[in-house]
Amino acid sequence: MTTFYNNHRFLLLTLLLIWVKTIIVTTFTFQLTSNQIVLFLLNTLLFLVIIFGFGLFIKPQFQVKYYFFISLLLSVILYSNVVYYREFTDIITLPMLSMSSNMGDLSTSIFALIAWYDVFYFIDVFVVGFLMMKKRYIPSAKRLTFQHSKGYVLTALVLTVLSLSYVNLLERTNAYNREQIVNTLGVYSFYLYDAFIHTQTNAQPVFSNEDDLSGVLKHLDASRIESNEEMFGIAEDMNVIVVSLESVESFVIGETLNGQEITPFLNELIEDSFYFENFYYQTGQGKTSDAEFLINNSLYPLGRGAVFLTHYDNEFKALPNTLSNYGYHSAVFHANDKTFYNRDIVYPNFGYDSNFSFKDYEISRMNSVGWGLKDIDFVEQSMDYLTELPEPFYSTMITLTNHFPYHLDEEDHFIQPFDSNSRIVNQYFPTVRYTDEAMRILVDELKAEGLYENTILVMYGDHYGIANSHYGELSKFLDKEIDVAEAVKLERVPLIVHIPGLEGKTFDTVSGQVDVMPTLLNLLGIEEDGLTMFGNDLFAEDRDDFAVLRNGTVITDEYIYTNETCLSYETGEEVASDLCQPLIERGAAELYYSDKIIYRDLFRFKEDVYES
Ligand code: GP9
Ligand code: MN
Repeated sequence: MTTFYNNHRFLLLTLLLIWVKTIIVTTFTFQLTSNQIVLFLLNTLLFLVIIFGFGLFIKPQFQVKYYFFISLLLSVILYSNVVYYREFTDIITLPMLSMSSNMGDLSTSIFALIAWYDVFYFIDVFVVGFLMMKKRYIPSAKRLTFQHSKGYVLTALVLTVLSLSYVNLLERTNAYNREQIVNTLGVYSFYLYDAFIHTQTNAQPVFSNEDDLSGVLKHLDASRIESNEEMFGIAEDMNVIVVSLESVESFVIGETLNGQEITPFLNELIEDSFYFENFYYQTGQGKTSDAEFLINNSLYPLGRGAVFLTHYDNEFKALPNTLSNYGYHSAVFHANDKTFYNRDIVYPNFGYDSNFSFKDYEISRMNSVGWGLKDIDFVEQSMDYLTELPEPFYSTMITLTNHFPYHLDEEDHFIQPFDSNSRIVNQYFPTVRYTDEAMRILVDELKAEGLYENTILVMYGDHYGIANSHYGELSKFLDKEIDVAEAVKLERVPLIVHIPGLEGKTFDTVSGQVDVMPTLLNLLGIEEDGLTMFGNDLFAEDRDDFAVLRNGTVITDEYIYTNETCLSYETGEEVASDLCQPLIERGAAELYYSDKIIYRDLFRFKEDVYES
């Protein structure tokens, strides 16, 4: 034992330092529950003992270098996740790495997330690097002999047994809740798990056939709800404009800040439109693109990575494709590089006929902020193209100004920022207000061009704007504590559907982005037969209130199931878990079958109803 210690002080020290660092950093970053802590400590140590243990097989003079390298590598993984978590409350998964080509555009967001004191995250690496120079740490013994390392091997074995005996705990983990998986496996072992899932999902198309599709259809038939007959075809042959409101959440709608409305125009529009106040975003790591995917396919996005990046060449039966069979021209407007999120490949695949992107806009320093062209300029310039489109058209407009970290020039502030300790929360209000103003201009121009009376106008929030890490400060604005149920309700985003000639009405049905496509088809008088959609018409008479989020949370008008707890929707109090059982099963089945379609590319086996 002492010989082992003497020879491998460097290994033990490096291992101990990174273990302690990982625990401290994780405790401050991720939200570990008490029963997860034991597993987290254990599994992290087990991973480290094994990965550092490989060093024992290397020639002594290279061993210290190996330990230093591992220490640096793990520190980079840990730190990247800390930065990512600050805004996304999530961990980076392997398919996300393909997003690094988007790095240039992401830079404004990343710089807002890192701080100079982050060098402290690497303090142990500096110590290890310094000690590595000292000769006395180089092991003098020859390579591994069982005799002198049996204590080490034994430790690894004991840790493995201990960890495995907790397996029953792991089995109860919700496979869609990544935070729980990380909290039990530890950050590093998570990547082994993720790599396993990655290879498994990548292999799926090869092993699938038509029968897989019939299982999906059976599930959908059981949950299918008749669309509203009176609304069928009410907007037949009208144009459709769908606007993605970047990061706009429901909590700003109808609210004021310092006596001024935050969304005066949207509030006005809502009076005259159908408004869904319990509408949830269902996006995953692909954020804006996941929302586009939901709206255009009525399928759920994936739990890992962005569908646009991982399954861009799958066969889809998307809304623009369907509409083209009814004489529609489909166009998409977004003033970012067209390759971002692979949009240049995905849009034609979805059936969009034209794609107006960065190069189609006049963009200068004057009219840009944060991620690019300001929304007002975006709307004004898009109008030139929109008015030229053949009618009827289906057009998607993706706004950008209200994007994290919510930068906006003083001159564009229509309201003052909020006053709290979170710059993000404070700046959010003027940028939302700015996007609201852009929407006023859009509607004014549509009216001026004579398009407003012949167009269904849909506006939806793509995903959250304020991450959980800012809820402490956000609660000051909301003037209430954000408990678990409240946090789930904060995942609501606005959905406004304006149909010319119809009076406005607010609906409280619990719904999600997956429900938009069947709703639109019904309004346009297009039969859903032959389309595989997971959503249901928002106007359906027998609609049951239901939304499942990508992390496995399920919401109905009675209960909320989240993080393995069942809560009353009304009071937010915990209730008997069996009350949530039907929700849990339905939520999991929805995600499971939708994932199956994407992972196995099942629409390959579907006959096109329009082809014959
Ligand atoms: C990128 C824009 C923003 O073009 O749509 O994407 P997000 O970061 O919100 O996913
Ligand atoms: Mn977005």
